Amino acid sequence: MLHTPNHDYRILDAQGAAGYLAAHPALAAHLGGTPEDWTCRDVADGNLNSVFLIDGPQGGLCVKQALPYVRVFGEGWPMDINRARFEHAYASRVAPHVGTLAPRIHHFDETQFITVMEKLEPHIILRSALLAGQRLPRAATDVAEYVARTAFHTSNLAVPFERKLTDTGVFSGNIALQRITVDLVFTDPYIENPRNRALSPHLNLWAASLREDSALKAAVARHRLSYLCKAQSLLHGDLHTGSVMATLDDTRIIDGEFALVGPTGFDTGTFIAHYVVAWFARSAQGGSPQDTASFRAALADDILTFWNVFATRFIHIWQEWDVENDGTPRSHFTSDTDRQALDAFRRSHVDDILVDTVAFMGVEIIRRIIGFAQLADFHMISDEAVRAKAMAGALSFARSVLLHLERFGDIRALLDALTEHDGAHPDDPQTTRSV
Ligand code: SR1
Ligand code: MG
Repeated sequence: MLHTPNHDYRILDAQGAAGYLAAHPALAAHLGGTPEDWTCRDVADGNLNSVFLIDGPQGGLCVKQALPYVRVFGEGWPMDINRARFEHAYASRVAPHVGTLAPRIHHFDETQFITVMEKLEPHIILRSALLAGQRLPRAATDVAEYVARTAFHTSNLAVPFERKLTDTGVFSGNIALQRITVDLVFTDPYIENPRNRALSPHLNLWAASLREDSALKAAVARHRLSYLCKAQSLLHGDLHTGSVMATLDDTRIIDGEFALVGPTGFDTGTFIAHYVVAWFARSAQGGSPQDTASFRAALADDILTFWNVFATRFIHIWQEWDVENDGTPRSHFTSDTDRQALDAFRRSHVDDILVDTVAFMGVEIIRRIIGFAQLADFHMISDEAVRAKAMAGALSFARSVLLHLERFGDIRALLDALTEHDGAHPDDPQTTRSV
C-alpha cells in the first residue's frame, strides 16, 4: 500500500495540476483566461518528482510535486516526501544571493508538497542541449557564478557561526536524500547491489575490478567522510546538467532537494563530472571525427571556464566582503602584512576546494556508470559494445584521478588527462591503472 504523508495528500496528474492552479486565484491569474483555455503537459524528466507545465492565454507556470516514492522506480522504493520542504528551504536561503540564476517560486504547499514556479521558456535542460550537440556558452560561467555566491555566502567566511549552524541544523534534517547520496554515489558502485546497473556483460570486469580495488575504496572512503563531515557551505547537493535550464543568454539552477551543508567541492565536482561524461560519450554518439573533436574542445573549454570563473569569483566576493564573520575575523587582518597573508590564505582555500572538486568529480562519474542512476549521454549510444568503450574511458579517467589527486592541483592537468584515458578497454580494467 502506498504510504502517503497525510490524509489530504493527493498525487496530481496533468488535469489535477491545472485544477490545483484553478483553485488558487493568485496562481490562476498568471495564466489568464479560464481553465478551459489552459493546456497542461506532464514533462517529468528527473528520477524523483512529477512536473507539469500549464499554459494559459497570458502565461505559463510549472507545477512540481514530490511523490512518496522514486518516480522512475515505482512505489517499491518509498522516498521521503519532505524533500520538497528542503528544496523550498534551500531556494529561500540562496534567493537573496543568486538573483535571476534561479527560477522565481510563486507558491509552496506544505500539505500537497507542491511547488509552483516560473515556467522557464525557451530554456532547455542543459543535458539535452549537450546531447544535441548544442553549446550554451553562458551556462558554465553562470553556474560557476551561482556556486561561488551560494558557497561563499552560506559559509563561515561570510556569516557568524550562529547563522551557519542554523543552516546546518535545518538541512541536517534532509536525511533521506543524504542517505540516497551516501548509498548511490559513495557505496553501491563498490559492492554487489541489485540496484546497480553496470552494462553487462561488457563492463563486468570493470565492475569487479572496482569492487576489488582497496586503494580506490580507501580514497572513496576519505571523500564519503568529507561529504558527511565537512560542513563548509550550503550545497545544492545534486548539481548535474539535468539541474540546469538555459538558453544562449540565460541560465537557471533548479531542483535543490538534495541540499545539505557540506564540502563546497561536492557541487563543483558534480557539475564538472557531467561535462566529462559528455566528453567521453561524444565520440560514440555518431558525429564526424571533426565534429567530435570540436565539440570535445568546447566541453573542455567549458570545464576550464567553469573552474576559473568559480575560483576568481569566490575570491573576489570574499575580498569585497567587509562584514564580520567567524572564519576570518576582521580584527585579525588590519595591517598590509595581515592582508597579504589573508590573500594567500584565500588562494590556498580555493586550491583545497579544487582537490575536493576533482575527487567528487571522480566519484560522481563512477556512480553514473556502475550505479542505479545512469545517464542519457551514454544510453543514447545504441551499440552496447561501443557504449561500453566510452564508459570504460570515463571509468579509467575517474579511477585514475581518485588514485592520483596530487597530480591535479591545476585544472589544466585534468583536461590533459581526458585524452589519456579515451582508449581504455572494457575488457582490460588494469591497463590504464597507473596512468
Ligand atoms: C533514486 S534517486 C537517483 C538520483 O537521482 C537524483 O537526481 C540524484 O542524482 C540521485 O542520486
Ligand atoms: Mg533532480
